[in-house]
Parts: sequence; C-alpha cells; structure tokens
Amino acid sequence: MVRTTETSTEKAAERSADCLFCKIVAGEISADMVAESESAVAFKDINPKAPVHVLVVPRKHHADVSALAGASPEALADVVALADQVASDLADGQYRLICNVGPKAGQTVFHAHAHVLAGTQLTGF
Ligand code: IU
Repeated sequence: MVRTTETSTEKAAERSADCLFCKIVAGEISADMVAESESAVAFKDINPKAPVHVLVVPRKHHADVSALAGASPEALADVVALADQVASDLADGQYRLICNVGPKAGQTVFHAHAHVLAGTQLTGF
C-alpha cells in the first residue's frame, strides 16, 4: 500500500501532555543537548552510567521503541543513525545501544529512547 498522507496514529503521536521528553524536545525543559536531526534529538542522561551516556529521542511521541518501530520504522532508523553519530563525535565510535521497553525491562520514561553508552570498556550485560 502506498502511503500518501500521515496516518491518524502518527498525528496522535506528535506530542503527549505531561511527557518529560516531549517537553525537552519542545525546549520547555532544559537538557544538555549534544546532537539533533530532523526527527530526533540527543541529550546527556542526568544520571550517567558511563563516561558518555546520551539519550536519543524521536521528536514525535511514542511510548516506547516497540511503538515507534510499528508506527515509523524510518524514525527508528533515524534514532539509530543519530546514536551512531553521537558515539563517533563524543567517543571512538564503539558503543552500546540500549532500549528498555516496559517496566520489566527497566523503562521509567515512557517516550521512546535509546541509551548510547560509550567512552570506556563496558562490562556486564
Ligand atoms: P529508562 O530506559 O526509561 O529507564 O531511561 C530513562 C532515563 O532518563 C534514565 O537513564 C534517567 O537517568 C534519564 N532521565 C534524564 O536524563 N532526565 C530526566 O529528567 C529524567 C530521567 I526524570
């Protein structure tokens, strides 16, 4: 099927009230921004677990990466591309990319995001 217009799901995903990351994307709450693209932004995690710990967040609201993948694989690819760029800009291009989906996985902020961890020898899993 050829998609010529934005779906209602995508329209609904523009922004979610009271979402912390939506407010960061909109500039209503400050964050230490390190990179941005047309569809995603990257900022430092306030509780870093590695010398480089950056969150890459799609501009549009989706509750988690599973929802993002279903609604817009292109936007998910943009998140990964921006994460790769951040790891090259702030470290040596070697990194771990983590996406927590759901509370059982440790997700605490319900706006899709990827953690970029880099800048040291990462251990454990
Ligand atoms: P999680 O995958 O949902 O657990 O990751 C959420 C991350 O958001 C976590 O690492 C927090 O430290 C981070 N974070 C932040 O960077 N700024 C904030 O204001 C808040 C959480 I609240």
